Amino acid sequence: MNVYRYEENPLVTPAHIKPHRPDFEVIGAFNAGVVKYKDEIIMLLRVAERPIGEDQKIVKAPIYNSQTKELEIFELQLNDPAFDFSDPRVIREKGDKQGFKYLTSFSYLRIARSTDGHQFTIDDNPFVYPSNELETFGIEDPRITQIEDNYYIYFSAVSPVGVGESMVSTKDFVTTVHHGMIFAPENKDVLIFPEKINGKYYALHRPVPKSVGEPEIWIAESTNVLHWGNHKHLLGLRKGMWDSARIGGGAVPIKTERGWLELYHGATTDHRYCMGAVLLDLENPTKVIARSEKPILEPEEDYEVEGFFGNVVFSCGAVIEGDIVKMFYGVADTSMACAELSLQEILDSLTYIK
Ligand code: MAN
Repeated sequence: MNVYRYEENPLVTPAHIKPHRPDFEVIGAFNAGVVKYKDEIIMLLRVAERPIGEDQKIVKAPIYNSQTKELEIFELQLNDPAFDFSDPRVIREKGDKQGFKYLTSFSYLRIARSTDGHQFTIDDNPFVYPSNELETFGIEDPRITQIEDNYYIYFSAVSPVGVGESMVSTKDFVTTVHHGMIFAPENKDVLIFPEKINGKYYALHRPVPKSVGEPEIWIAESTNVLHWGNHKHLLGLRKGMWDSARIGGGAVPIKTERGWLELYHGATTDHRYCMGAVLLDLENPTKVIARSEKPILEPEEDYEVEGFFGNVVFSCGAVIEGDIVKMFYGVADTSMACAELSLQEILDSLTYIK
């Protein structure tokens, strides 16, 4: 696979971003939803911030209070035996391997704009900021689907009652309408197809079953993009491969002659995140036609291997120009990068299911 990583990578880093309040610092600008709007490429960044700490022995966890509409800062002692601080992303209760009690940073969505896809200018203010009780730990990893003149923006909404997928819409990237939670916890990695297929909207989603089942990709249908039903299991994990521990959709499905091409992420149990592809039937996207045996992009460059949470390439959006797939992707839960790939080459690289 020929992968052309931009020379300017990483394109946007935390250093480019002014925190949204003076007592905070930006530690991540990553996993951006991407869309073309008028003559610009918009990257809707997940900006992660945390309170500046003077005391090395204290961890501060910011939490949005939906009543007062203010952020509250919880302080935890690093030597508190009740908590496990070993994962930089979360604070767990001792003994808890999967879940978390608090996040170590607070994420919201902020716009970066570009005319050439290489140089980006960051808006001064947040674009989508937590606003209700399901978003108190922050909002993360947006994807953007344009349907006619509406841009649907959906993202993980994180709170003590779970991680679900909520949605806002905009026509102008100035004002938004909040539609509430569209997939209840635990669910992430929702992707709405850009057009109706045989009279119905389709979405990919990634529930995390607890008693039986794995974090795998499902597909659902809707008549209005707000209410989803007729859920089907679409794509599973593969033992011993790059997508053996968890998978989830990445970019909005790309319509090609051979089918709907979905760029998805897969991780191993040691949290190495790669990007691969799956091809779905054009007329019936619940049918898988082909899939990547090997990743189309994997963490190799320093900025992909090292960072806040290393060994992660994670795309939430691509821009397609003819045969060129400009895949924008978060690196190491820290910054944003872009790589160009050939659409034809991706399609030819897939293993077709007979
Ligand atoms: C995981 C990681 C974090 C994220 C939480 C909540 O632990 O993806 O980056 O903040 O889930 O979604």
